Amino acid sequence: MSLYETAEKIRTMEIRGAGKIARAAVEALKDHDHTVDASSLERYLQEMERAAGTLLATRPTAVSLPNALHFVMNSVRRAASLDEARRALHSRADAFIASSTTAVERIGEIGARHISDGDVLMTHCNSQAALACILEAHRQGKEVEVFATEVRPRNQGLLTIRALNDAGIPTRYIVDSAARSFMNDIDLVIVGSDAIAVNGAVVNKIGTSQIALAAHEARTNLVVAAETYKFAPRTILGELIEIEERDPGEVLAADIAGALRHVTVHNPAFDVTPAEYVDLIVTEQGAFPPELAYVIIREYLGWDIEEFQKIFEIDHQDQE
Ligand code: RI2
Repeated sequence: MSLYETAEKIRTMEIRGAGKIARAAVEALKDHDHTVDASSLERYLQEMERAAGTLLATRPTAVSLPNALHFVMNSVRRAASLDEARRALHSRADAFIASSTTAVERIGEIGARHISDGDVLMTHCNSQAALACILEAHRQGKEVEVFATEVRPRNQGLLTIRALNDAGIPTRYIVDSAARSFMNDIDLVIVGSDAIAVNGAVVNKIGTSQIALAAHEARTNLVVAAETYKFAPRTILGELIEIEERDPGEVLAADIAGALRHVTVHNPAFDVTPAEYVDLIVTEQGAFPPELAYVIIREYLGWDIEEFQKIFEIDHQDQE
């Protein structure tokens, strides 16, 4: 599959889920190496930058995508020769894919500690990281039951209930708007994340913040399962995370919408849950309260304010 095909699959959500998007993008970048003009280091870098840009432009919200591309491209850019650049591309891409896969397993182990025998859980959307926690708790012999939401408009809840069903976990499938009605039956809400800001606010599938609000009201804990590369370094200097607005046709068929002259359809794919509604963020490095988001960005993602400022300045120069 070409890089452009991968980019299209990410855009159309055939490849979806923040972690999977990052791994697929890095894999595509690595494979792209064989197709680019490698007559000089400059030419090679130019083409790889363009390719990374194409992947970056597919979906704006999941920060795993820019973080993964940055992790790979940063060492490619620093290479002193063409050979070095190509070696850096391959070794960084392989390292990212391996470590992000291990991270999900580790999150499963750590997250499972926060799930007790007999717990009734609720999850929203289809998150590999959140599912890893539930599946690991089940594997350890804890009896859990899961309420899984439908997740309009793309119905990713179907993927979740299939995975839970395959594992033999008793599951109840509910429409998104039923979440509050069942909240008093829930012991723990567990969701994934597409991006986490430096203030601990969690960006996840649209509807997560309503569930978090209902959980908060019912005094039900909410755990977010997220790899450290879901934390958004650019929020350190106040940059906002862009919320993807998808095609209105995903919500209402164009022929119906077209006949309703006074109706506008909105289709934001994500929303923001403030840190005060998040009890714990489980990463592969351990479980942290959302207030420690900056520490995670600095210590585990390796970004500090100075590095960020350097990159920010370079970006701005590029735009001039
Ligand atoms: P993992 C998904 O976004 C969902 O919002 C999910 O919670 C999040 O990515 C994280 O998924 P989308 O691609 O990385 O379905 O934990 O829009 O698998």
